[in-house]
Amino acid sequence: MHTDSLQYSMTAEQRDQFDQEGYLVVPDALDDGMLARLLDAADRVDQEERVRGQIDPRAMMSKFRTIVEDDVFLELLDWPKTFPLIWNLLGWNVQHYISHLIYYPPESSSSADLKPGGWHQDGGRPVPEMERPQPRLSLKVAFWLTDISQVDNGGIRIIPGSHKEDRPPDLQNEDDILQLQVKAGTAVLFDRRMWHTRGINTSDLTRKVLFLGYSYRWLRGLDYNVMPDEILEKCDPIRRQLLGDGVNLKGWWQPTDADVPLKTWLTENMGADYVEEIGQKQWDREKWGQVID
Ligand SMILES: O=C(O)CCC(=O)C(=O)O
Repeated sequence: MHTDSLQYSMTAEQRDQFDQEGYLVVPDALDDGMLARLLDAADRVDQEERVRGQIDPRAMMSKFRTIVEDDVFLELLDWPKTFPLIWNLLGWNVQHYISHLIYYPPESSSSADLKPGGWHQDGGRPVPEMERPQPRLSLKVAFWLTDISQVDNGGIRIIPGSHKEDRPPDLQNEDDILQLQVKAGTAVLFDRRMWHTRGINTSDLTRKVLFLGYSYRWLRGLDYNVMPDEILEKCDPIRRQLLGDGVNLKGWWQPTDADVPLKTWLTENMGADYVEEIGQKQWDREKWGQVID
């Protein structure tokens, strides 16, 4: 992994923002070159999916397990401007658990059947089955491939702070809802517990976004179980860790250093104290209820 990452370690302000509000905006996370390469690959995946699934050009295209579709997606796994935020929030025992590409063509604003997404927290069965308060467990990074800076672009809608609530928020209260408005190339991290939904795209442009999810290694992947060898062979040890590789079964629960090369890399580059600290961060609830000015 490139040491460029080290200059983007999480700041105290970023941590507070994520802890208190449940999301974090990273402007200019993707440079123009990377954005163009991602768009090329994503447009190809969209075309192939539409042919394969006979999806109408005006309908939404939703593709899971996108990570295996092009090598450029693998580069996002340890992307210097976003991956340090992941290890700061979840520690070194992390993996990638989902890659979800969504292409959302324009809807007619006059249409009676506009299709908003449903409000939800991420996580499937764990959401109803887990005791409260729910733990963080995972988070997603939304890489915005097109501009959602106007409301009619249909950016993701969130309820900031709702990741701390045990009960569903009052979804009728429009004042609590924030529709994100950001430029293409922005990354937005969000806690899986935060209530969110898709906005409605009534602009002239297809809305394009790729979500990469990260979780602890003791969870299963959501859209893969075992990565194909030909994908793992292209990856360095840290990307292999993120793609679910490991030494043996026991290492999912009790990792040795060979299961988690990210830990060794961080120890070499940041020191043992740092590694110890980020490995325990999820226990740090000191500031949980505090309101940030
Ligand atoms: O496309 C969006 O804005 C929302 C996607 C979503 O709900 C999710 O990734 O869980």
